[in-house]
Amino acid sequence: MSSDIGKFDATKLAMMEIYDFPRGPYPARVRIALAEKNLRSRVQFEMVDLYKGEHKKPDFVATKNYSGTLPVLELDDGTRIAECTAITEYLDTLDGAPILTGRTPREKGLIHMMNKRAELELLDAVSVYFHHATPGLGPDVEIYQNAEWGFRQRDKAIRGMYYFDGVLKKQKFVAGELFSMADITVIAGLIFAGVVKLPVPAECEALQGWYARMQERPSVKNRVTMSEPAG
Ligand code: GTS
Repeated sequence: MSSDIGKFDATKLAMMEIYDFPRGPYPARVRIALAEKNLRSRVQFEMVDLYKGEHKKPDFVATKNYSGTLPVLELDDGTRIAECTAITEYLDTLDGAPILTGRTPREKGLIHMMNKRAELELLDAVSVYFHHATPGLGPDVEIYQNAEWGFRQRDKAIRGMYYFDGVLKKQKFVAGELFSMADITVIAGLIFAGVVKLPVPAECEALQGWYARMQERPSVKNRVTMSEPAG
């Protein structure tokens, strides 16, 4: 495998397409992964307007993503991959040299576990709060809301912040000593928490310090502007 790594040339990769919402927290996960992997130039973004409900239109659900969510990666042979974790794994392993999803069985196991926890305990919980207990994407898109469920998930997300604070007191990154997909998912959770004005509790100093460091990474800092034409 090591001889293949030296030969990898990203410019020879066919262009990929991503159905995307530039400021969205979930799309941010893939934008950050693309930048970390230096694959931005191999991708074209196609904007799908969430506030107009374009992701719930029958044609999008039938042909792009059954779940009616973004982002979706489309390969040049027409294959579509939804789910940020799946997209990140695909992008990370394209060059045979994964840096986000683990290189050894141990790393892979830990990263997958912490990534799932970041979804369950933080990002997805904030998302449910947004869709159920705030105006969300507006009355035309949010056709079913359950505020009580939304507030429970908000409280779950705050508990999740305390959990990750405890993790980051003991180690540099969410899944250990290396930046990984699990960090990206917690970053997305805190981006979404910012959107819904759910601050990280002041006493979660380790989480706050880690987030300040993460926001300095070019992949995180430039994630929205990366789709705008150069110059
Ligand atoms: N499990 C999916 C994943 O990990 O990809 C969730 C994707 C998701 O919820 N995406 C959001 C979405 O499509 C995009 S954003 O809100 O972060 O911009 N939400 C629209 C909706 O109606 O749920």
